[in-house]
Amino acid sequence: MSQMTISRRGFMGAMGAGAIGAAGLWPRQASAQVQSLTIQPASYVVLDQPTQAMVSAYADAPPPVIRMAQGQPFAIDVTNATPDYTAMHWHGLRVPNAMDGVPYLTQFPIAQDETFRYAFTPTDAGTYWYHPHCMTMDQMARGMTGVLIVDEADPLDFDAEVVLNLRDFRLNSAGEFIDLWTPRGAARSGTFGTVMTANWSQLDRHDVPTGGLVRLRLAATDTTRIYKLILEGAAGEVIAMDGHPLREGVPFPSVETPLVLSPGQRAEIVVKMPAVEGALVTVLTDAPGAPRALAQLRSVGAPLGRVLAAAPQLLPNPVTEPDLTAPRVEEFVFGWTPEGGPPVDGLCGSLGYSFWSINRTPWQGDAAENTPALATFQKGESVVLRLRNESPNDHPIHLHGMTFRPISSNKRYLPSNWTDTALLLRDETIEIAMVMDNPGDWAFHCHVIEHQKTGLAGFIRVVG
Ligand SMILES: [Cu+2]
Repeated sequence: MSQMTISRRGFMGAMGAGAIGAAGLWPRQASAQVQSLTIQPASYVVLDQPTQAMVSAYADAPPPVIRMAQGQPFAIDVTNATPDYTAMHWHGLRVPNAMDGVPYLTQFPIAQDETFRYAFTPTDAGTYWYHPHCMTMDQMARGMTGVLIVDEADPLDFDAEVVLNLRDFRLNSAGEFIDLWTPRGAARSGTFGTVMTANWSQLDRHDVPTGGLVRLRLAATDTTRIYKLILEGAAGEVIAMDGHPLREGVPFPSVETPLVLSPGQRAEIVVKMPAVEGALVTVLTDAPGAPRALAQLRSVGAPLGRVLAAAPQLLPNPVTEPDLTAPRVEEFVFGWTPEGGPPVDGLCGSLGYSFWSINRTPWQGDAAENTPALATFQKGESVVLRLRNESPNDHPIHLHGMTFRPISSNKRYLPSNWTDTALLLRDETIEIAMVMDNPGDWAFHCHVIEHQKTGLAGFIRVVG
């Protein structure tokens, strides 16, 4: 194992001490009630008997849904009760760079028994999620992925809310973890789980009001799987993708038009429950053979008789429109790496291979020092990023800290909805447009974790 290339003292000095240790140097703010999250070993019955060696925020339950309110200060103490390092990332939230949870880019990894306080004020309402950005393959595959909800400043009048955290586990028939990934998978489309779950359940059941309007929030937090979702038994409408209300409509998830959710993506659907008590609505995803049911909503109680047309309307989040009259254009090429050497093995874990690259350069590992930014932008600059996939595999490309929308593809029509994670199909080139409005070093990587950890990662810099 090579030495860590940056010392804590040097790092803290360079970063201006955004982090705190267990002693808690951060000033107490009366306006933000501090929540807490302790990353720890866990066990849970996913199959027939408890699976050991899981990672969660509880010893015996999945990570919680974390809630915060749009425009209100939020603070959470993340404590590491595992023997490995960790760091927490708030996927899709536009936070100050120092709160983004990316080791070496924005903070030093959190050691065992240490606490790091993340504090920020969410600008955007919607469905987001959180996961470690250190020991990512291990901690995420073992369970540490949770849904994060930013409630609208003005509450909306739905009759119920159902949150589904969709992910797999790689277990044998005795419920024990098998290899979390394989080199063969990492070099291709990823290593798939053996057990599909929603909220760590093989079929997650919810009772909701008969005839009511249900706000269904779906998050694809798996390390590998691209879901093709189908909703059976009810009418409804997709109202948001990746946190943001839609600019352009997306078809209701059906056999003919499944809703594609790649790792990192979220969707919100208003579901109009049938007016018959006991009626079932099923969320399915495509699977070998036949679609596989993941979750079920059941109508209970006297019919509410709500109508879909009267569903509450989401307000757009305050995302700045890029000026596309003469934008700067930057190209990023995602593909194989010409150099197959192993990445640097730092505190945040290496898979030991480089298979992938951005602009022909494989990411050298989480502890890499002196790795240059892929591109540097001025704060406030309107840009078009051309994302070119030279590989025969699909890659959900995630940019931290900012919001963008696709404006073209060489393969298909892409609705131009705000997002933080764009699925790049094999041999596809898409263009995305955005304003570089958040200063800092922002991770830019594939969200198939095996691809990320074997080179398909980098960062962009926004200065000013
Ligand atoms: Cu990928």
